[in-house]
Amino acid sequence: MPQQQPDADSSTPSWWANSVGYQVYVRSFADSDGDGIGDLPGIIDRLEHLAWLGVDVVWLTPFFPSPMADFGYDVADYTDVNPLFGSLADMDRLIVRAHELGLRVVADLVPNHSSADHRWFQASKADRTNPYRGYYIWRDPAPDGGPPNNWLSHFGGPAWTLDPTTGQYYLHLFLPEQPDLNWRSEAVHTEFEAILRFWFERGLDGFRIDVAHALYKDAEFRDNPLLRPLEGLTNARDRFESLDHCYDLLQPESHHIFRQWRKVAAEYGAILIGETYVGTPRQLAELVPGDGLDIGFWFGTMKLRWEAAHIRETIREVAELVGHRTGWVTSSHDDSRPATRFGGGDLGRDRSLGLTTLLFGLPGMPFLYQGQELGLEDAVLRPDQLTDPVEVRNPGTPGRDGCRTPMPWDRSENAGFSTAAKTWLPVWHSPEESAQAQREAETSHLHLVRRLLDVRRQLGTLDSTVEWMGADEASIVAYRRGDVLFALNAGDDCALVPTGAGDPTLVVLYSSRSFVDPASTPGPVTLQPGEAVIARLGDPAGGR
Ligand code: TEU
Repeated sequence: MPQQQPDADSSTPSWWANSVGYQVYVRSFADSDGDGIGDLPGIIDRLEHLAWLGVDVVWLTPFFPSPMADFGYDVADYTDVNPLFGSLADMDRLIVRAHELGLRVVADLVPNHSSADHRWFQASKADRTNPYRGYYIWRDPAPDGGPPNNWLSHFGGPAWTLDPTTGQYYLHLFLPEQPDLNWRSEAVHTEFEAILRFWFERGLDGFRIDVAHALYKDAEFRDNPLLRPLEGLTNARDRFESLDHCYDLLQPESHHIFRQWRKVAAEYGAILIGETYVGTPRQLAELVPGDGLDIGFWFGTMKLRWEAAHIRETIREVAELVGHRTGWVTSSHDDSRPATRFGGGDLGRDRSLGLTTLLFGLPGMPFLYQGQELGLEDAVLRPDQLTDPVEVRNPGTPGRDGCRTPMPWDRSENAGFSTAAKTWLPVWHSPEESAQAQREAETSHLHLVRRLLDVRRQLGTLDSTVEWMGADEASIVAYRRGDVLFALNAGDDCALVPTGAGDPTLVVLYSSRSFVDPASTPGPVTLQPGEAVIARLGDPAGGR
């Protein structure tokens, strides 16, 4: 594929300008060998679906050797492929095939922690003096023998585990099987630079960087201040969120890593997309200032209440502060699916696509998560079917299995995902929701999503300004970029799209609810609840 070199300062978008990303959760996309777990050859066979849909960048969740304590986010070898998913040769073939189809491939880099099975950690815990000791974060017990400070794991319990052999605690912001790497060690920097080069040399187009907001920790390991008492809180997430994470997350030094990696990525024309889990738009802007990560995900949209003012507030400041470096997501392998979150059924699906349509016009890179194009809702699983350690190890804390069930492809056994008698998570969705059924039905959700990508592609580069329209309390959230307007009705009643001064007319190019006639006549536009449109503003006298 032709590779354009991005500017050293990535404030100017490169080949990914106007691109749309698509997240593949490898275990649940397509199983080629009938073991009930998705794999790389399965993905190769389904790349055509993604090319047909019109996405540009495919992000694959971790496919590296792993004991799977966190389903691959515990990496035991960063430069190989887990035999469960295939081989390095399969990965090479996947990249070649994707490029033939005009798709770019991004893999998942997990630099905050490795698996406890990684040879680095095995060596690190062997004795206090071995050369790998400094790859991880080891601290003496507190005077009472307990953990060195009050930090908590995202996934329940303290963030420290005592190693009886060497008498010290090691840090893990996630599971005990995911020891945190020590980014204050130069050797760790050297190892990861080699890992980046290994994959870029094989033709990979970039990385999504896991937990990019947490790589460095406070040098003094100070206690995190308590925001509210922990007593009585049993939900692992509530407990984690009861601390002010000013010492374990968002340390400014992390940016040095990305600045260094940007230089390496620039040699290959590769993109760096951060999983930047932050609380405010300003924190995102600081983590993605332009000379490090190319894109940082904004997750404010994962916790949206369906209220126009809240939606406007959640996206507007990010669009202003982070602009084309924003990764826009409404769905992922970690969160309840938007069709479910926004009310379920047709209502949830309509709102989900309405919001996606609104985000598609903002500067930055929008992403879809597998199955979002089908309007899928969360699966509801029985306790004995659950696999996510977040829920299995913390009963009562909702886990992530509901958004991770297999992709429904067609009307055959296991919806075409696998020929196995039992798949790793059950196939939950009905044959009528499958990609094949929706491809055959010309007015399906899938066709509406595909049309959105098509209309967005045809618009090309939009005017650089984002002008927000209408009153802050209006039920329609709208903005214009030059003469192209994007509007979402987040209210419960039909409402008229604001067009601004001079009362220009609108020609609807796309509606998230129906297939509009491309030659539709200009006029005022009324939106159904949950509906979004892309429209061209024209002056009432006929000119533009
Ligand atoms: O997620 C990291 C992360 O910060 C989330 O778990 C976040 O806390 C959560 O979404 C808040 O609701 C990444 C991966 O996406 C996740 O699948 C892994 O389990 C985790 O890192 C550990 O590697």
